[in-house]
Amino acid sequence: MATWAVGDVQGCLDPLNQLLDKIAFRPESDQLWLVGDLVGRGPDPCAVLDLLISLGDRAVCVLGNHDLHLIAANFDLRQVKPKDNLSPVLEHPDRADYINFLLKQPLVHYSADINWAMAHAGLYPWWSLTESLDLASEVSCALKGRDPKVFLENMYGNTPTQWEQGLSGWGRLRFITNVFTRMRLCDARGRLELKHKGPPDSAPAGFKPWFDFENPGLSNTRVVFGHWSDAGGVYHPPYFGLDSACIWGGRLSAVHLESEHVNIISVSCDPNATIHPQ
Ligand SMILES: [Mn+2]
Repeated sequence: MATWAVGDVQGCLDPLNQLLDKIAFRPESDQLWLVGDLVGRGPDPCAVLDLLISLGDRAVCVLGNHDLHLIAANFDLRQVKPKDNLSPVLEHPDRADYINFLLKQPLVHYSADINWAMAHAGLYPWWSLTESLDLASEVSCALKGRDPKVFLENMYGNTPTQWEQGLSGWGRLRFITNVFTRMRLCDARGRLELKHKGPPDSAPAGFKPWFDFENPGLSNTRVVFGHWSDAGGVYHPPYFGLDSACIWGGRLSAVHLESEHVNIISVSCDPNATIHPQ
């Protein structure tokens, strides 16, 4: 059995299928980890979700900001734009199945067998792995609970910018969600900077990529993440960023997690696949 992690697919079915061929993925025995942003902007959101649902427990996903955007749109809390290309999911007869599948996905995944963790944006350097998993499951409980809409109504926003142990209420869940699905930069005091979208070297003064801060609470766990195409593929042990800009005509990347030496395998992506609204 092999475990493969794949970068941000964003509804790009063709590169995903080409990548699965290239790594000789065996759905009957291998496991596929997906770093989130399963859909969003790309041409085939329903077909990507169909494929992942068909894999059952052979597919392990975490939620990204685009996936949460789709869930929020399902509850009429956000409007989808043509460039999101999420309407095919919302207009599909199986819409409820797609949304229920997404609502069940966690924000952080960890396998003790291989000692790898995965989150869409990354892991907060000031939380141990155990804390990250516990805090992520607080958000999952809200999403899987009786009324996810109440959480989603309070999910959006850039505050609080700083974590405090006693943080409670929606601010607590919003901070946790922002860490795992949107974070790129923080400062030495652990404050998040959520507006910056460019490459790491254009970060505002005082802020650095989250993966530049040491996390003593990780011990030897390695981490795969996505979300930051402008950072390029990140090879920064123990952190490995797999967003190689598939949706922007870059590449879709995979890594075999049982290998001691990280070896990225990728396929090129169609620069015209992104939906360009008229
Ligand atoms: Mn993202």
